[in-house]
Amino acid sequence: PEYHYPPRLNCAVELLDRNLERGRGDHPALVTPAETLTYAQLADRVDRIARVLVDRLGLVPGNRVLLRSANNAWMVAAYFAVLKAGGIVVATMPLLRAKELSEMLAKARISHALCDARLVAELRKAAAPALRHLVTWGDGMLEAMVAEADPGFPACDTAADDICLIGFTSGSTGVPKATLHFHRDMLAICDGYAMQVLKPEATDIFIGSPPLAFTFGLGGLVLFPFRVGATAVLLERAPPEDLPAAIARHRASICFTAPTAYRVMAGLAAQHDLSSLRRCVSAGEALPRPIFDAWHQATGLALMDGIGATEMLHIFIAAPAEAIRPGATGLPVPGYRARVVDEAGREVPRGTAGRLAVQGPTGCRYLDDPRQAQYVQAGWNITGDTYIQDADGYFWYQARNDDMIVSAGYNIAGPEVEAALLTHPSVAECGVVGAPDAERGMVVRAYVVPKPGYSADAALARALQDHVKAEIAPYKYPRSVVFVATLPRTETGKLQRFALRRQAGEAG
Ligand code: 3UK
Repeated sequence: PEYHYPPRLNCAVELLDRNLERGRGDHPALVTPAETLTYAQLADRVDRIARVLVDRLGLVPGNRVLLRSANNAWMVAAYFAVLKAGGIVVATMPLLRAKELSEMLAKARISHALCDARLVAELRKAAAPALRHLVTWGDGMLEAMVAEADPGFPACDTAADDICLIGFTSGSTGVPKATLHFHRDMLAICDGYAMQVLKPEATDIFIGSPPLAFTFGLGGLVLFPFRVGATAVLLERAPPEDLPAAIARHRASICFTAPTAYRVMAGLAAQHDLSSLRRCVSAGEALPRPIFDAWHQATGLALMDGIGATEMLHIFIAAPAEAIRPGATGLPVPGYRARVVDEAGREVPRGTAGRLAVQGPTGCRYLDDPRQAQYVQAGWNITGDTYIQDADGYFWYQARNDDMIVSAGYNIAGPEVEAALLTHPSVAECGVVGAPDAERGMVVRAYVVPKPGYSADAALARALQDHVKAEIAPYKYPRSVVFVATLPRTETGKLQRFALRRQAGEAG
């Protein structure tokens, strides 16, 4: 792929305005429960918001602008207005509270905020030392300013490597890290993963659940459809129970969501017409083989797994539809290199587990954070994941480095035990971690959410243990099984293993 972009470049122009030049002005860009906007209508809203930012709120290039909203057309318009004006977007998850927002406002030195009025309460409670302007929409404030603004806005002449996005990591451990991304990075993920692996067309209709503040959602629900002039359906709330009906109603063809959502959706697929789907992307955490199989059985589609990270902006290992190997994450996205290394950074032989190291057109640049030296070592991004590369070059996920359980000298990958448990008919969801043990150092403990109709008792625990012993090497079976009603998850759908580990540590 071509990652050679001109030295001056504004990604909002390339991703949005180009669609008007290409004659896509009348094609729907965004469909939301509230409104449908063509590319021309969206571009007009973007220009007017950019005028408000620059002419009325004094925004200058490089200012950081906090955005806070569910996925909707105002959020996307505000996003592109900031980019087009040369500002830096700091998009925040709708569920964040004042404390977390305060950290971000201070860390990113936010000067302006655009916020959905329904979500402004937490933002008003947050400490905002550098904040000069807070404008809300949904209550008529931004709407009135936009109506008064002149149409048309000349894009800021940004450099391809000017920063345009500060993405905060979901922070499953420690203080969230702020990752910096350039204008050209926004195009590189389109021209790499999207155009080379996903291969969308202008007629596609994208749908999915990740928030636009999560770069998985930003790419999958906005940047990728815009790169080809396609349509994105944005749902303000998209729990997996509601997604199948939305897919059927909108005749959506490309879906982006997390593995657990596909598990729920597979169970509902029979009640909906999902025949419009042609590509389903799974990312955010490991895709267990039983979920891949259930989705294939329910829809006839092979889920497209892909590993991405906020630090890398988007997916860097995945397989094109025709080259999917069930159970494997895939191959490096064209333009990226990936290898499995030991603690010293030396490549390990194929078939051996080690740390994943990647490099390519995008990469980790933390804003003022000593953890940079941990993530980037000798020019390679160390994502914190344990992988095996097979003889054919495919990458097979094992665990997060710190999710490997060492029990009586054995190395056991929690996700492998989870996949084995999920093939038992009684298991709805599960999480497997190490629990401290005097004799073995650690023992494998499974937290299991049983399906309705199964009683969470000792007999079921024993049945699950026997099942795992029959599915994978017997030493990996969970010596401890704990039944729970729900599992702790982040807003991006990731299982919070550290919370389970803490629980396992406390319970002894
Ligand atoms: C894990 C996966 C196994 C892995 C993300 C797609 O998840 C995203 O970004 P985050 O910064 O987390 C990164 C970490 O999540 N992970 C993600 N995908 C997979 N593990 N298989 C997968 N398919 O530990 C990684 O290091 O929240 C995903 C696109 C953009 C993203 N930001």
